[in-house]
Amino acid sequence: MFVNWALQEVNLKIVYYGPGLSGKTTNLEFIYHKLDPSLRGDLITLKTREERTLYFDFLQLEVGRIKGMKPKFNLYTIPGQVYYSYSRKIILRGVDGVVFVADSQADRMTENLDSLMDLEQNLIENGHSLENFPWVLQYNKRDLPRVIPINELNAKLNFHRVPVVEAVASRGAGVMETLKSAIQGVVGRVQKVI
Ligand SMILES: Nc1nc2c(ncn2[C@@H]2O[C@H](COP(=O)(O)OP(=O)(O)OP(=O)(O)O)[C@@H](O)[C@H]2O)c(=O)[nH]1
Ligand SMILES: [Mg+2]
Repeated sequence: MFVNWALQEVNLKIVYYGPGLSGKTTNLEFIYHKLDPSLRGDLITLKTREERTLYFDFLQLEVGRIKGMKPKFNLYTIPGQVYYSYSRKIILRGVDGVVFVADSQADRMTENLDSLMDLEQNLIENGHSLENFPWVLQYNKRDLPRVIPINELNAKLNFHRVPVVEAVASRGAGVMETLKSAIQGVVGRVQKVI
């Protein structure tokens, strides 16, 4: 969080985390196209030649005021592929809330769990932890065959009982709901500290 008292602005950072190909960039792209241009900044995406995210995607949006301050949400996604570990650490610095985009497919469970453990480790390095931090879970790719049932996903991933949204990000289903839920969590916490 960064408060600019002169401009009465509070900058808040939400990071979309999760394994490679779970749909993080797809979420940001949908949000970008959905939002009124007056409320958002540009979507910046750095991609490799293979069209996978190399570094991050970034999008800024404004919502209603918090205690008279104008909140600006900076949305980032991390590169999920295992070897971009350093990028993930950098992007998580100063994070105020997380959306964990899990891939619902049965054969992606190990990757989901590894990514969640990686997130926990990086949060701890930033003085936070999953237990005491605003984060939400998105179970994405619900349209595909052989998806894990929701109660099983909850049993494996939702050990802190955080808000859950089912999604088909490629069609936009559940995307804005997920963002709203994350914003609510972050705003709830910010109201206590400013
Ligand atoms: N069937 C289906 N495909 C999806 C869904 N969401 C995303 N995809 C597809 O999954 C692929 C990967 O999506 P991305 O958004 O690039 O994944 P990512 O999480 O940003 O991946 P990294 O940047 O590598 O970490 C793309 O081909 C998307 O179109 C979904 O809900 N259902
Ligand atoms: Mg991506």
